[in-house]
Amino acid sequence: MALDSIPDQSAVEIFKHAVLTRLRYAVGKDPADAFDHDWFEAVALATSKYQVDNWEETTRAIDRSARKHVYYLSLEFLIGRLLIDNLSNLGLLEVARQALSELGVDLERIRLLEPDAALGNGGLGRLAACFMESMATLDIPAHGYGIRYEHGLFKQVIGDGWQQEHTETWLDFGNPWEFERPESAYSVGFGGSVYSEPDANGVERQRWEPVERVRAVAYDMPVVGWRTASVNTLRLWRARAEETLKLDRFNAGDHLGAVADTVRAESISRVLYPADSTEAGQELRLRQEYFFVAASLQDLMQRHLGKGEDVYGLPERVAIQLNDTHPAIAVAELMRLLLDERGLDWSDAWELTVATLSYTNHTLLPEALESWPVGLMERLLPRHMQIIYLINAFHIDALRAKDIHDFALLRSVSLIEEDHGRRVRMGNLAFLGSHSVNGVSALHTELMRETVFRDLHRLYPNRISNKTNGVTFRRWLFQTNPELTELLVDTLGDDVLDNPESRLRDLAAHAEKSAVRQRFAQQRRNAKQRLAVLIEERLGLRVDPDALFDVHVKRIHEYKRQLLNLLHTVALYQDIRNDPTTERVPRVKIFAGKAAPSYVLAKLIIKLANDISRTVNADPTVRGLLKVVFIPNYNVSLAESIIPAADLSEQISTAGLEASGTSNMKFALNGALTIGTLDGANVEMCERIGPENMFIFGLKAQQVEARKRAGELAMHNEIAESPRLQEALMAVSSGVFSPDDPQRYTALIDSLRHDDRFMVCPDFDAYWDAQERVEQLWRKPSRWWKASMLNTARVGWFSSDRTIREYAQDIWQVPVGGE
Ligand code: 26Q
Repeated sequence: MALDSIPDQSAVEIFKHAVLTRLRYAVGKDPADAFDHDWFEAVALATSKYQVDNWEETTRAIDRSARKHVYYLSLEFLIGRLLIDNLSNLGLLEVARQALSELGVDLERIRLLEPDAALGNGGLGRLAACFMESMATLDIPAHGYGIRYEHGLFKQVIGDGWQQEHTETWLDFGNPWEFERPESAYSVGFGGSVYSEPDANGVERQRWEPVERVRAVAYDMPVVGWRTASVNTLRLWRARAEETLKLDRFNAGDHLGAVADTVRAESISRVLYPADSTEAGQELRLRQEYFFVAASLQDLMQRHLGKGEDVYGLPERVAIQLNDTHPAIAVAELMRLLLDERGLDWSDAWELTVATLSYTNHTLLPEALESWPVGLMERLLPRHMQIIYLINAFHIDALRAKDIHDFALLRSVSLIEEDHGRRVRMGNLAFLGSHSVNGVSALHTELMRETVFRDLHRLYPNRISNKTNGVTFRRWLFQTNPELTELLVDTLGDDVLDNPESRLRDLAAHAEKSAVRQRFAQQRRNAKQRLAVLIEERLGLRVDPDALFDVHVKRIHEYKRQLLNLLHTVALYQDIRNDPTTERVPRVKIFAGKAAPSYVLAKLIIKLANDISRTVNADPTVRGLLKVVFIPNYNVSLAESIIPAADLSEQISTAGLEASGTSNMKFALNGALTIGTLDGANVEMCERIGPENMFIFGLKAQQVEARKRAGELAMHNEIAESPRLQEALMAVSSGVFSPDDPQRYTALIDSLRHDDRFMVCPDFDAYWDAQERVEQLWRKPSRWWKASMLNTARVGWFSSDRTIREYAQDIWQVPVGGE
């Protein structure tokens, strides 16, 4: 087996013993009456023991050492399952498989019993998880900080074609990977007032007296790197009521009040917000943001000072990365700690804050830029609001001192937005409070400089840099696709596991050999067969593993243009029906993804996918040339089943709107060909993979901009000029796919005719043509599989190890393992 050589029998015996001990003493079962789930728990606990040995050592070493420490603050960590990840990084996968088989237990079966830790919405949360794994692999001392949500992202159930949201309960059987740390608990305040009083030296100081206090209790999960001894920590905070307050009220006879306070406090870590772009600022969300930031900063400050370091040395020893603006309140909180709790003066505090913090932006969508009403801030975080006003005043004063008086410019760089009621702009706060601000792909970073941060960029021209995203190959190649990994090890040698970034390139030479190409095609065929079984089990639908698997899986969003793909599906369907002699490549269109529960249009798009699926799949005139599948409840585990089985990866966002994308990289790594626009990281993928090995189409970001500026002038022409598009739009809007409610999609399609913000119509014909090129290449298997192998060979650069090395060098100034 590729990942691990033949296991050593004594290691197998030790593992067996570890499992049996845990089964008996932690799970409380005898092997004879243990259910599969009991075995899963025992195996996870046994694996955890191996991690903990190294973990304690690493933690002690970190606490003693003067090495700079990275703190990754993120409201989301989309981890997925951990058993195989942990076993394989510890080098124990084959040991465990063998040990379990000797105990009569199938590792393949029990691994499926682990629930996904779905503590994130999508790309941003999964990136945080990949980064944690890469930091551990590169021996960078790091903590991830986030919230231990009791309920992760909702479970999606499709009822009559509509998305329904069900509560997710990943903690029902407990979490075998976590360790509660009651000794690491901090108090977090909300509300109240600010008092001014002189300190011992007669200097006027501000004192915040919150009216409400919530306890943050740490839960730690070890993060093991690939074949390294060091183990980092993901520390997630759980909100608890402050015992003392509660008891006081209880004893005073206010039983209900005491309980209500508990509920209010603990609701902070109850559930992940299920939106991947901001909606009207809600108080609970702001409470979540401040809660985890305040706990994390207290914790890291305690660790820093505990080493005997002084507060002025903070930036030499600590780097704090803000994952989007969600933790941006850290700017004001760090200032508050330094000013009010440590007694520093303003300019020292500001210098330390900026030198310690850095910020990653993940979106340019105006509706997704966080801002909080000043009134809400004042009520919930009165001292922070004062500090934000002061930062703003110093900032504007400094500009005036540089003779900048342009009113429009001052307005645009202000921390306070005055137009839609007064609001605090979290993006500007994060920008000003950080020494480094980065985008997540070259195009996105360029657009940041030109749009959202245009004026701030002019004032601070060296602050913005690019760090193109990457993904961890351990999870997204080795674990997700063991059969392809085995092929790679056989053809390229063992070293490909340790150095995939460089070694994968050697696969290019093998793309010329028909035997290797055939083996490459065969492993894909097997993955498709497995996915076909999953589809039949879950949907009762048969798909042909020899058909082209055309895959569009990600959050449902207008800008990601599932609608464009659905219109292509309809046009293809009509083409097949209209011309019984047409020779088409058999295709399975696979969709999956969740819509934010309040995003009405996205939910309608899911219904449309299901309506089209029902109609097409039941139509005998289609002659098996087209099947449409919507697989419910897309999550990390489902992605792991789908990605190795994809022939074609749909990355078709409106150019300029997808910051980077990361599934695009995962698909290409596994050898899928991309059909996509020049958006996000697709641009850089194209530079490396070569346009001849991708299907690039559509308007470029600048053209999209130009059309938007020109208004809707040319809009109607596109539809008039494309009979195929016209026919598809007509079919959907007239109810061909919704005979039970013929008007269901009329408004949706009308909106394309009048206000096609995402350029579905202008890109339609180009998309159709690109899909025709897909068919042509598919008909020439030797060329298809060569292109497929070149995709795998040329995407080594999109490893999150490379991304993290860039953060380490350019932003954090921390050495990387081995350097
Ligand atoms: C904010 C406030 C209130 C409620 C929710 C939110 C919120 C939550 C999640 C806003 C945005 C997100 C997630 C954004 C996200 O996933 N962005 C993606 O980040 C990836 C990693 O950089 C990129 O590859 C994707 O292009 C980008 O869409």
